[in-house]
Amino acid sequence: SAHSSAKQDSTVSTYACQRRTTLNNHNKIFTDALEILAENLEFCGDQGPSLAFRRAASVLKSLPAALRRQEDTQRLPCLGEHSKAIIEEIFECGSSSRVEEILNDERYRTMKLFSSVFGVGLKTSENWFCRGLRTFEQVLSEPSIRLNRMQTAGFLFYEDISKPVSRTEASALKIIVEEAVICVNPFATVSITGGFRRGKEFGHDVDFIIKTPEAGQEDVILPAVIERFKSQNILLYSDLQESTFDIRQLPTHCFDAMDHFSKCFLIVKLKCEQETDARAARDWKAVRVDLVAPPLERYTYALLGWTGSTLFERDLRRFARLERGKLLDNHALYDKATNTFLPANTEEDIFAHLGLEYIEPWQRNA
Ligand code: 8DG
Ligand code: MN
Ligand code: MN
Repeated sequence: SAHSSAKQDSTVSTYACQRRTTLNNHNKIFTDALEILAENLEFCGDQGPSLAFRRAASVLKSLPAALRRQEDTQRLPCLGEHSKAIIEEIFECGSSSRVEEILNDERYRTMKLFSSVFGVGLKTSENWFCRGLRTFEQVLSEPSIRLNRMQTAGFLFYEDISKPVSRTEASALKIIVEEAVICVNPFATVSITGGFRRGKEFGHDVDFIIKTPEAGQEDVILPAVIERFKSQNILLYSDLQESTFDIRQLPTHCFDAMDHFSKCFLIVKLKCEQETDARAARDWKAVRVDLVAPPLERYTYALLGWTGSTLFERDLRRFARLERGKLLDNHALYDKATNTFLPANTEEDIFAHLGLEYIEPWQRNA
């Protein structure tokens, strides 16, 4: 009824960490449109306006049912005039003319194409676009362009790594990673994190977090895993980032976007039953894998941070800071009022410290 839906709407929080957002999105027609607007603004360097559209889309993703009419948006937070106008046009015409325009826009299409390459960010994409380049062929035959190691791998394995990774493939990779980790430390454990932990069926990569039984054991694991993959002839690319984490620098070096844990960004060969391409005559597929190995006492914060979604993490931190006077990042939770770090053995502990109802990983698809 109108009454019950109004009552429900009025309780939607402006913070994604106070909403339960499963993968069952009842408003995909609207959220797809809003996310294209957001992406287009990111491609133009307008991060602020882009975030507004991302937040609007995220609110709609959390709703228990589809919007039925324009009035349903009235009590929802984070929906600005622009978002409401887009929704209205979709109600009236079935699609948004602005979105159609963006999808046909040369700049949008080129930025989307270039930034889909591993190692190619927005700055590089824009640079190539401004130099008149529109296709991979043009980029690769331009003599003045020097690709770095990551971009070279990105183009070399583009066909494979631009395809989504399935849950089945993620599980097969978990066994491979586990075997390598256990060779170094038989008591260490490996868990899938990122999108697959949130219940996604497909991902652009597979994210793993490694837990060691004792603090200080994490540093040797990733270099050894990489060596093992090399010796197995399954390593196609690796970028190992040694730990720059220093507990004594908390909280000063804390609370920036990236974390300081030992981690690596890999491309590995994953054996497949069927040949991916008969002409290529190979029985493997290149897959992107991220590994992170935090110190034991930082594990829970790192797990929470690497589970995502990006908007969920962003709002957890924003909520902690603005509503609770606490600083949260992948390393720690710090209480500014008492100048103390708050301990946590589980993710539930962190939510409890923040006075938040626990949100399960599969409800964090904000
Ligand atoms: P997808 O791969 O299915 O497309 O989605 P995802 O799993 O949610 O995205 P992701 O890009 O793999 O990132 C997973 C989470 O990891 C995300 O919340 C951001 C977080 N993350 C950190 N630190 C770092 C880092 O240093 N590098 C990267 N790439 N991700 C990080 O917390
Ligand atoms: Mn991922
Ligand atoms: Mn990742």
